[in-house]
Amino acid sequence: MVDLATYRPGFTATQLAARAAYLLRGNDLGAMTSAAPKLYPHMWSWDAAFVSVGLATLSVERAIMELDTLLSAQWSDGMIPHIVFANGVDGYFPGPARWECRELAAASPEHVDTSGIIQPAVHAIAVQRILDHAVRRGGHTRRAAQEFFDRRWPNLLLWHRWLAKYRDPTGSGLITIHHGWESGMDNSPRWDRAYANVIPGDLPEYERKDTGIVSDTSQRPSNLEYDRYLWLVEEMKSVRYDPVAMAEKMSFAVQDVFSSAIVAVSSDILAVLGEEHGKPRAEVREMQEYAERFRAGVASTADPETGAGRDRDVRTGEWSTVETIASFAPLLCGGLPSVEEQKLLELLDGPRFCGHPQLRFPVPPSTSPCSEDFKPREYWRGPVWPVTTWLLSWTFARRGWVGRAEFLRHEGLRQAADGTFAEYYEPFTGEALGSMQQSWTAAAVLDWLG
Ligand code: 9WN
Repeated sequence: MVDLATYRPGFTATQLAARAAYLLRGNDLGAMTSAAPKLYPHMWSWDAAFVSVGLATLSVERAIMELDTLLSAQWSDGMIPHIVFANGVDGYFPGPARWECRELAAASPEHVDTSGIIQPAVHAIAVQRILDHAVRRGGHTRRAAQEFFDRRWPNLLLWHRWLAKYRDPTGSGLITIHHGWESGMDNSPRWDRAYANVIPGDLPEYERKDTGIVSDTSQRPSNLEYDRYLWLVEEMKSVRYDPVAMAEKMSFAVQDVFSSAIVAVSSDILAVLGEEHGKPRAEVREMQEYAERFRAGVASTADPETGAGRDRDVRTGEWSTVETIASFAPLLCGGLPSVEEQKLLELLDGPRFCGHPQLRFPVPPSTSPCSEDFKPREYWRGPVWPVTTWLLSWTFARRGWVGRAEFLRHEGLRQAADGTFAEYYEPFTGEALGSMQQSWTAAAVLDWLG
């Protein structure tokens, strides 16, 4: 176990784990964990997956419940929505009344309110972590996890099919997103050029709630950004969230390299789990094919000089040149020739990212401090997000890069040892920013300490 006291006054590893567990208990709404108590009082799709990774260290059964809640809100066509709204809970904008999914979308579930967009498909990672813990616990827990896997295999299959069919209709191996929120990295400078072509029309009035909670508004997206976010929702509503019509209609359409790498990793995992658990050969093969297709798609975006993964604007054909954490997408899923992969690892270690001399902790910031777009306090434009450090450390371990994985875990824990479980951190000072008590930060810590 890492001795956190060596680095920071404050909490020992045992105390930190206890606080993380206490936090998740506090954010537990019954059958779902809110992403954060005030700012995000509902369930988010990729948060739920990370949260269940943390929950699995405490209770496999509770982790299963978390994913069950999410998957019960899956749309009938296979889409997993980015928000599942907690019943009767207000306090987040845009809420169900703005999305109007139940009213407009034929595939939306009837028993629960959801949003009408997606987030990165990290869910298979959570399923694997749950099964790992269950095997170690054995007995009834192991049987419960097996039953869960058998019951939810069709949902996972349907989800990956939906992604492949509707978000990669041309078979490019790249996932197209129609909203920055779909990337999970909402206002990353990766999307600035595409957003410049989103011209809000007659936008119904709205009032933001996030800036009432995070009072330093410079840590959140701007009002102009929000106008565009809300305009895209209006465009989706105008075609009743039909995924085929959206591909034509949306003024924002970008092939997201990071989400694509995650689909490759998750499809790989599902193929392995499917095989281990005796799923039909054709279904396992289908998952292997998705993994190969998206891995190749991600590799095809790599900058020949640096190996960095790049997004591509579907509407203009332009490649993104911004240096962000998404540049490292090919490291998640593999597929680069080894010379290029080596260059990309050097970029990660070098002064443009983790090796930047002013960083408080050598973990990857959301945007390179050397980029002209870097803003150290502003959301996805610079701060370090602990959950992305976890994702990189976990995928690196999976690739057999044990030393790298351990280094990120160690440094990620040093950062989190302040005990705030912040949503993101200022990279130079280590100041906790955004929402405090963020569930996925606690979950990452629990997994790291577990
Ligand atoms: C919009 C919940 C979510 C995360 C996203 C993060 C932020 C929402 C917001 O919070 O996005 O989906 O209102 O800003 O960017 O990654 O899933 O934690």
